[in-house]
Amino acid sequence: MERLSNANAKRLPGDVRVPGDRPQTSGVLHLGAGAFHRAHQAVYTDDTDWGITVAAPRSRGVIDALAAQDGLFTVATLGPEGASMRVVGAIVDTLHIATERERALDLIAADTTHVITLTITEKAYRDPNGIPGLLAAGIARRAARSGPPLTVLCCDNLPDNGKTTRDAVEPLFDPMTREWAETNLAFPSSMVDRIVPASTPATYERALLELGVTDLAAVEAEPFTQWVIEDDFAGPRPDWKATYTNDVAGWERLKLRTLNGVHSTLAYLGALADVETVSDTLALPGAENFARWLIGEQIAPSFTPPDGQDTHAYGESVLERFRNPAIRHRCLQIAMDGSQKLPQRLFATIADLAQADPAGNTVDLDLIALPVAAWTRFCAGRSDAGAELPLDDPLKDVIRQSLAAAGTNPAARIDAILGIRQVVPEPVADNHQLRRAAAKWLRELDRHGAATTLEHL
Ligand code: CS2
Repeated sequence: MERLSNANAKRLPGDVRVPGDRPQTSGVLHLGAGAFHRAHQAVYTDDTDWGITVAAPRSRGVIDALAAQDGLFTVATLGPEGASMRVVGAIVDTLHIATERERALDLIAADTTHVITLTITEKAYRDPNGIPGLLAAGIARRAARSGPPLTVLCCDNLPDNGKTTRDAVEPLFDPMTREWAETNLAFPSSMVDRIVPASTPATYERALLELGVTDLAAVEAEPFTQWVIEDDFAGPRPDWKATYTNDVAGWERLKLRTLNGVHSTLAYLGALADVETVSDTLALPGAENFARWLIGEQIAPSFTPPDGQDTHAYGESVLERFRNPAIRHRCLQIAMDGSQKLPQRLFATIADLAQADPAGNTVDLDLIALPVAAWTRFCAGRSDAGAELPLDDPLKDVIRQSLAAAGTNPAARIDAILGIRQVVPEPVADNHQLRRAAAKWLRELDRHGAATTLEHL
C-alpha cells in the first residue's frame, strides 16, 4: 500500500487539509514522539513557518513511520458531528535518541535550534540518566561553544512545569555551563490541553479510508485545543497562536485539578466497573452528577482560578468534552502512572482543602475520598467483575507490597496507600476525616462495585 508522502499529499481528496510550502529547517527540537505532541504542538507549529525535528527516546515506531512519510502525518479531529482530516507538515526530521545520542547532543547545541519542547511523561523528570541528563550534556556542549540562547519548554502535565524541568536539569551542570545558563537559558512553564487518545488500528483505518494512502503516524483528537505559555523565552520562538501570560501556574492548577483530576477519577471508577472509555464511564447512572459535585464542592473551593475564569463553568466545558462519544479514550490509558499523576491531580486538592480547615470543622472531604478509594482498589489489580487490571506504574512494587501487608481490611488498605510518602503529602496522609471517608468508600466499592456505588451516591 502506498504511504503518505510529499508527492501524493498534493492529490489527496479535496476535503483533506494539506500543508503549503514546508519549512526547510527546524528551529524546534521536540523530545518525545507521542500522539499528544503530534496533535498539539506540531499542529500549532504547522501554522507558523518553523519546522520541528522530533526525537524519540526509545521506541522507534513513530519516527520510523514519519521518516517513511516525509515527516507527514494526519490529525483526525473527531467531533460529535463527524471527522475532519488535516495533514501536518511541521515535522521535517526525526531522531532516535537511544542509537543517535551524539546527533541529539549536537542538535541541542546547534545554533539553528532555538526551542526544545518536551512531552516525556511525568515520571521522566525524576530520572537524571534519562532526558534530564541528555539535556544537561547537550546544553553543556552549547555553552562550551558560547552558542546562542536556548529555551526549554515543558509540555507535560505537571504543576510549575518549567521549574520542574529546570530543577531536573540544572543540578547536572558543570560550573561553566551554569554560568552560561544564567543569561542564555530559559525554562518557561506551559499549560497544554487537548484530549488525544493513543492511536489504534481504527485510527490508521480511518486515515486510509479518508486519504486513500496509508498513514502509520496518524493520530486522532478532540476539536478543543489550548496552550498557555509563560512569556519567558531566551531567544526567538515560532509565532504559535497560544495564550502568553505571566500566570501559567493558575492555568495549570485549574486544568490539573479539574480536567485531569476528574479524568483520573473517572478512569479508576470506569476501570473497576469494567467500562472501556471515559465517555462510557460518564454515561453510567450517577457518574456525571458525581463529577459535577466533585468539581463544585471539592475542586473549586481548593484554589483561586486565573483572572476571568470560573471553575464551575470550566468544569462544565470539561464534562462536555469528556462526553464526546467519537473520542474513545481508554480508562486504562489514563489510569497508568497514578503515583506520578495523582499528587498534582488529586492530593494537592485535598491538601489545600485540609490546610484551609485543619480541624475539619467546615470542610467535608467525603466526595474527594471516593477517588482515593477507587485508586486503592484499582491498584489491587482486579475489576468488579474479576478481570485483571494492569498496574502500569513506576511505584508498582511499593504499592503492591504496601497493599499486601495491609490484608483485606479497608481502613488498613487506605492507611497503606496514604502512607506512601513519595506520593501522598503529609496534610493528606494525616487527615483522619479523609482516611475514614476513603475507608467507607472502599468498603462500598468492595461490596457493591463502582457502578452501583455511583448510582446510589
Ligand atoms: C489524561 C491526559 O492520560 C491522561 O492522564 O488525563 O492525557 C489528558 O487527556 C490531557 O491532559 C488533556 O489535555
